[in-house]
Amino acid sequence: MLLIKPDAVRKHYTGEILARLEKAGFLITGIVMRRFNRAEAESFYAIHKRKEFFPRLAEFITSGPVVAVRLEGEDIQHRVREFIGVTDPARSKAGSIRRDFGTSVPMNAVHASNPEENVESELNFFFSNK
Ligand code: FUP
Repeated sequence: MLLIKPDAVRKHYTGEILARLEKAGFLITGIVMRRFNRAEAESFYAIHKRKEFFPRLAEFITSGPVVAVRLEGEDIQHRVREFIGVTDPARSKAGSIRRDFGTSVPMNAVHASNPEENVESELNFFFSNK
C-alpha cells in the first residue's frame, strides 16, 4: 500500500503521483481519501509512537487528508519502496517520487508499507472490506 501524504495532496500532486505509478506499470486496485485524527495517527505509526520525532510526525500526518492507494503484483511492496526513493527526499535518486515531490522528512510526499512490518494492518486500516 502507498499513502500520498498531506503535503503532496495540498500541493495538487495526487493525480501526478497516481499517473507515475500507472505509467511505471503498477496496478491500482483501490483508492481511499481520508483524514487521520490523532488516535488514528498513533495507531498507524504505532512503531514510532515513542520516538522523539513522533509529535511532529503526528501533527503533520493529521494536518490534511491522505490518499491510500492499494497496489497489487508480485513482490509489490519491495518494488514500490524502490520506486518512491528513500525517506529523505534530498537523498532519493533522481526521478523518484520523493525526490520530485517531497521537501523534507517527514514531508516526503508518500509513505509505503514496509513488507517486513505492516502491510496487512495498513491495508486493513483503509480497505477493511477488501
Ligand atoms: P519510511 O519507511 O521511508 O517511510 O521511513 P520510516 O519508517 O523510517 O519513517 C516513518 C515516518 O517517520 C516518515 F514519515 C518519516 C518520519 N521520520 C521522521 O519524521 N523523523 C525521523 O527521524 C525518522 C522518520
